[in-house]
Amino acid sequence: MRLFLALEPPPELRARLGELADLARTHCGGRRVPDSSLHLTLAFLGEVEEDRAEALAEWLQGESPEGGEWRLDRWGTFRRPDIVWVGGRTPDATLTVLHERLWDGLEALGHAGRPTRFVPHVTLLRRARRLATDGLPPVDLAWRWRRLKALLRSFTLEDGPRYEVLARSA
Ligand code: 2AM
Repeated sequence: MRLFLALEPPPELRARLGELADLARTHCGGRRVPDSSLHLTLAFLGEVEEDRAEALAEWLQGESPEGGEWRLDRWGTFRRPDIVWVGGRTPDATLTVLHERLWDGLEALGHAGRPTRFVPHVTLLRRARRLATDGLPPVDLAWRWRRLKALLRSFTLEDGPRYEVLARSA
């Protein structure tokens, strides 16, 4: 199964991000990520065998991460795979530490794939037809996160990816 670790936005922020996704959709076209799927990917694992997924879930449940506050104050795009996102203007030290700590744990469990670069972002649109965010209003949101890390399984439906939570941190 295809797995990744993510932070899940609290309900109010999820709704605000959904409003931004609607705005972005009118400017850029493409496929809007449903509110229920909005997240910040911390570590993408790819295909993982079922028994290793169980070990991952156990490990995550034993994690008690410190929280932080992430400021989302910029729009961004990635050409491949044509996504529009919101994220931070400056690298967030706490998220960087969390990312590194998670990968230390994942590598100790035998998982490979630690990326050389981590650009925290929340994807709002996929398959955007126009990869430019000029004309969109300024963004300034705060994401206060605590113990919201989740292990998610990704699967594909006709209208795009969907996610299922397998475990959450303690
Ligand atoms: P995204 O955050 O830019 O949307 C589940 O598929 C999540 O993992 C998505 O949120 C996606 O990125 C991220 N993801 C998918 N494929 C990936 C890959 N090959 N490398 C890194 N992250 C990936």
